[in-house]
Amino acid sequence: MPHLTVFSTSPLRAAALAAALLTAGGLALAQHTGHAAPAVTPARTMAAKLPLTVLSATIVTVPPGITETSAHLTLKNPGSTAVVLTGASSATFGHVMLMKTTRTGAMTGMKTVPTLTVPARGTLTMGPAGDHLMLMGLKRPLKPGEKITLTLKAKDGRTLNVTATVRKP
Ligand SMILES: [Cu+2]
Repeated sequence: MPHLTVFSTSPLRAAALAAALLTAGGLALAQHTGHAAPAVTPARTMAAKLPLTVLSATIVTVPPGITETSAHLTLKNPGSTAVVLTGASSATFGHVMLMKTTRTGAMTGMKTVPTLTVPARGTLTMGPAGDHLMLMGLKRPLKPGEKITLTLKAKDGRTLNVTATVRKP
């Protein structure tokens, strides 16, 4: 019990100690990096990550036998350069297409587009009414609540893995 009392009455001291340990760890890591031989940069084996924030990402379930659905996601670009998406992929689907919903008079349709752009310091909303990701060739039934990884690809070669949650329509 005396130990518990000591900790509960000195949270500031505990926080200071934790900060000191973190700093020491950071310095040790920096020194280690400094002494390392010229390293192979991760960029040589992995595409650089797109600087986008995913605000929400969902995939709608479909009835048995239907193998097409769409992903709805909102992407925010905090950077000063527009991000031009050229495609996407997922292990759960045969292929993914970038699409736009179009309206001609009273007729609503969809068409594939080569790119979708997340404006500089702006947002791209992919939803049921406009731009969206069309997921084709579903390989297995989707369960509400499960997480599916989508990989977005940009014109400059960078990619971003997005975790989408499966939901009912
Ligand atoms: Cu579509």
